[in-house]
Amino acid sequence: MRIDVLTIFPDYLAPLDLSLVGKARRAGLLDLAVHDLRDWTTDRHRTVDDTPFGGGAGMVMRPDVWGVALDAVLAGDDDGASGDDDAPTTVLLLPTPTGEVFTQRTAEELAGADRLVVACGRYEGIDARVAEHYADRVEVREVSIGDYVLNGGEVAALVVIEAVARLLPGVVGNPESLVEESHGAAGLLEYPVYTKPPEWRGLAVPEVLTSGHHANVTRWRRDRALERTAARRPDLLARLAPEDLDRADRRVLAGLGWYVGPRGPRRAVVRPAETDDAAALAALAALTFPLACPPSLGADAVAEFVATQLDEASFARYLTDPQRALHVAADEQTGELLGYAMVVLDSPPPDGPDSPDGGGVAELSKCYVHPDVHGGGVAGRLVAEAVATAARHGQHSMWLGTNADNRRARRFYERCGFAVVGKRTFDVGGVPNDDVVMSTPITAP
Ligand code: JD8
Repeated sequence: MRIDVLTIFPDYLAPLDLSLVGKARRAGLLDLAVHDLRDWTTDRHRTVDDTPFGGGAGMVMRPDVWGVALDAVLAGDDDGASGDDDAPTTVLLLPTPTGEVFTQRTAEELAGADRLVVACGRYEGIDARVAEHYADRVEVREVSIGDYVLNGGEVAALVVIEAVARLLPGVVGNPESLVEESHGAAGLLEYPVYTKPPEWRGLAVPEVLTSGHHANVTRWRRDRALERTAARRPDLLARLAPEDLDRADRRVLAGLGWYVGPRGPRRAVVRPAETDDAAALAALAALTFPLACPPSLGADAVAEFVATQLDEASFARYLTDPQRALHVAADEQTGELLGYAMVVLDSPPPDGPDSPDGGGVAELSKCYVHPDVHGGGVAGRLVAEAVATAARHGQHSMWLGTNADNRRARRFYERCGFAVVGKRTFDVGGVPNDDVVMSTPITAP
């Protein structure tokens, strides 16, 4: 790749003689030239700026000086004009605080060009006609390296050139290391890194990293990358594709308060249900209850149950019943309900052991999650909240009934600590269903 930089402070680019970029230049992997813009001035004072049309503070860089300079540097380069598509691709790069934000994606795109010409402005910036003039001759990209104000384009040029140059073939010794980087293909921030000594100022290296257990190391690093990204760059996490997140990832994200929806990770809040949730709860219940019913159960029976037990009026009753505690999981941004759970306090199982005051045994009467977020960790958080609520109400155990053939639900409740302790018949719209009864002890808060 050929890179030309035009600036009134050529020494600002001296760091590009150092380190990897310097080595790449000496190895011929990168052909970089820095030019002093004043070399294309014609007046005794080598003037490159003038007062702004329309008034205002500061000075603006003159288009005519930039025109002569860029024409000279671009000479022989008309990839846009000739329209012949294997002409070398040249990009005229204009660092400016008003540009598109420069990202790793931009660096990857620019690394695909044959040539970059970087025009470093100073003062209040370069006359706007320069970008306009060259737009039909070469690809013009106005980029900003971040939402803060610098005094000129040189620092941005250093940033862009280093980010692009290290993507060029042969510049980074082990291209593998490019893969796992922050902002790389995985879209996550990097995991923390450690080296000798294993103990430093009382701080030890995480044991897993010296365990030699590669799978555990890989998992540990992935978990740390997910944690860091959730904490520091939730915007990046929200961009991840659901298919790129496996069950272990989803468990980690759930523990961080995130669920994985059809559009990717989103923050979910679990909160006590409020009376004005009744309609949304009824809608979610009507959608989710049938999905948990055995296919053998007729639609009429299911519809009967939904209409009489899961309608808005029923939920309005449940929400004002002191013996019941309902929690919902909702998307933090949209408020859309993702799931709900209902606990009935002091409600022992049908033929369960009598507890002296019949008290202290809570029933997890309902726990349903929208199908789009199944496996996203939402149900686990709802059950955890239900158990914690029962504990706060002095309950010492919790039971639930789930269809004996619903293997997925039974596995889920087993993962939540429930165990099968019996069975019951559950009437749905007049049709008896075989449920298993599962129970878990509750430790006082
Ligand atoms: C180019 C002149 C200075 C900017 C008046 C201060 C990039 N992320 C970024 N922040 N600032 C720049 C940048 C600043 C520049 C020039 C880039 C040319 N200035 C001007 C407008 C306000 N002074 C940048 N990339």
